[in-house]
Amino acid sequence: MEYQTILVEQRERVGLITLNRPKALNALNDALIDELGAALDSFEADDGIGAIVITGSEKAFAAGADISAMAGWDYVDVYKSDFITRNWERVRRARKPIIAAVAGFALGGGCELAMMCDIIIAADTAKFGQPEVKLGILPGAGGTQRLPRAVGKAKAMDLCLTARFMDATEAEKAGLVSRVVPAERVLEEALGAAQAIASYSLPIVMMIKESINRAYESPLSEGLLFERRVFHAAFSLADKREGMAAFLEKRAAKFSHR
Ligand code: CO8
Repeated sequence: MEYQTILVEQRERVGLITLNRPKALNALNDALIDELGAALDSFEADDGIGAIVITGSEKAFAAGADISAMAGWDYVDVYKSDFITRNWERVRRARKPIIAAVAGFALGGGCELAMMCDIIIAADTAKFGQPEVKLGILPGAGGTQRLPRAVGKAKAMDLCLTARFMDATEAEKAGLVSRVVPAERVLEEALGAAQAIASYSLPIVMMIKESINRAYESPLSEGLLFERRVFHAAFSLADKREGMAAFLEKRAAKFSHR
């Protein structure tokens, strides 16, 4: 498929999506989010892909939803088109792990997109923020919900109410990002992590993602029960037999990803 707003490529077992509207700092318009959804559909359907990386440019992961598009919309426009839910939900529904490799600005919808991913690896140049308050709106794709879960209420209130940006060091200390690396290495670091994930059993990787996400949706007792059931199911997989046999035979496991 020909894409206009993103670049899509495969690196071994990793699907790489690069947001590509450089003149607008990768502002997220409907076309971009639709294309991102289509790329995710194709990577998810492809057994040759075990993990996905989403990245932007050196200057911006994404500077938010496209303000020039939103400026002309009123309540009826966004309500009728179900703005955000209509096409943004695709990222949240992904079952294969997604790593956001973030350099530069990740603001508004850009920060929210990063938070929809499973792991955020940040360049030392990364800046995170939810500055919607300055535009007379509020975060609309999870900023008021995922950010407090990631960094706690005080910092989420601070960022959403004052519109200040948080740098990579602060974001790592607060728990929003898992690693901070020099800017020139951020994509390599994310691809390395994604290749490691993609080398493991794909169904197991998907089960781990599903189980961790359960922690946000259920009380501890229900989450533990869910984990135990999935853990038991893992014992039915050929990859479980291979993984344990490889350990006992002191060799590298060769997973079939099935
Ligand atoms: N939308 C549209 N265009 C943008 C956006 C954006 N979010 N951000 C930057 N641009 C454009 C600028 O208009 C400019 O275009 P031009 O060259 O034609 O004038 C170009 O990108 C470069 O930007 P700047 O000249 O402003 O670059 P600076 O380095 O001076 O500043 C900033 C960089 C600080 C990132 C600045 O551009 C900025 O503040 N951008 C807006 C950030 C923002 O407010 N983001 C939140 C948007 S609202 C939102 O995301 C709501 C989320 C709702 C859910 C998601 C639904 C899609």
